[in-house]
Amino acid sequence: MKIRRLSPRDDLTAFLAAHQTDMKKYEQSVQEIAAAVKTQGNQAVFEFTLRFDGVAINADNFMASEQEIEEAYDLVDDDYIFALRKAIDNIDFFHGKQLRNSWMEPDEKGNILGQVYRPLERVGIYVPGGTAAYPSSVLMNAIPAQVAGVEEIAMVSPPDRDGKMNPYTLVAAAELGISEIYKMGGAQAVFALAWGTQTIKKVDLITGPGNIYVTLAKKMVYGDVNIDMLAGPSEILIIADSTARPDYLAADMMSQAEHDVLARSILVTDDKKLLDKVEEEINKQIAGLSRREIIEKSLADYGAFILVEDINQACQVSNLVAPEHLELMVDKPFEIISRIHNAGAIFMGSYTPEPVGDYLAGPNHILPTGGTARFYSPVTVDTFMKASSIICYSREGLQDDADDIIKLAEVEGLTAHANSLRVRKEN
Ligand code: HSO
Ligand code: ZN
Repeated sequence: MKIRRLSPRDDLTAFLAAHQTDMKKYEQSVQEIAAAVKTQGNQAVFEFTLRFDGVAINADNFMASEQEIEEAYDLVDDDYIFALRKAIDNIDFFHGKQLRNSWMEPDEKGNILGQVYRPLERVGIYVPGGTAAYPSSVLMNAIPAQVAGVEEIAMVSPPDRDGKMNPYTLVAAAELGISEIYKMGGAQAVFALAWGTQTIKKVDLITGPGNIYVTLAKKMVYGDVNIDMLAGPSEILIIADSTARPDYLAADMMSQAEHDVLARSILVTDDKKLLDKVEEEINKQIAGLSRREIIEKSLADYGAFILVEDINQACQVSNLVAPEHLELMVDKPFEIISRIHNAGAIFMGSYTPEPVGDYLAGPNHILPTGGTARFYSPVTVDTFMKASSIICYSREGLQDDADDIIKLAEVEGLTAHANSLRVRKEN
């Protein structure tokens, strides 16, 4: 196969925009799901699960039973449990570093200011099923929540046609001690979490990526609950110089492309000869990959090689794309990191292929997609916390500031505000 070749003189913005899915097409059906779940609760979730997942589950209880969890353990192998536990340790360690300390500080007048951080009480995590069933996403959603101190985690994931949840997903949840697991997915699961049903208590935050229906549902409930971000198809941008190995570059582009026919893989380099070699490698390696068709379609529709003048220009292109994943396959990756302004996660050097971060290194793999790395961050412990400001004025402090506060209140025409200062000034 041939990969599209572009240069910074081409209209890269148009190339990137062509990707955006027309959300309008799906909006109406998501609105219908919303109305049904809001008015009928469980019965609506039951019907949509029957319609979309092709299975009738108990409409009074969508929860995975202890027996199902035990059965899941019988289905998974020991190597999986070993790797999973290693990933849990690393993710826990990394997110532990993010935990903020509440603080309070007095000044010389005895006024005290501060900020108290608290975990959210109850959160919902969405874990995709079907061909995109990622047990690793259980860890990436739940561990930061647990590090934050969230007490109630309700997990949802769609069942298969036999009414079963992916055993690897179930075991991942069980390893983290999550027991409130509902077999439901799609927009209906998001609405059930956000608004509650007869048997499901509503949550305050919903995190986790899903398909277009899930994303639209999250957009709709935002404000009633908080959400992490609006996820789109995954993408990678690789900046490579002449020292990069073509076989590594080809492998990494395809590791992203296999996620989805809509996934985007872009290689940016200042070495023209490298591009032919990478293309050759793609054609060589693709033959042995099980998701070959997805990869081919993804690379044909959304893949690109972009030839630049130098690595500085490569960084500019990358900042324009604001990729979810950025690999710096250059001789001295730390030397160019200051030029990178927009990226979800940055993978440095030949021995850090992106899947290291997907699974095991420790940082979160729930990252901003579709150029939203311009303003969104990865999921962190902060996603699951909120802050309250603390203000404690002393008598002396209030006397000192009262006139200024009164002035500011009067400018706004709020005399009762001014009055609450005056009554204290006079006493
Ligand atoms: N690269 C995906 C995460 C993932 N990869 C899960 C494998 N499993 C989006 O960041
Ligand atoms: Zn991945």
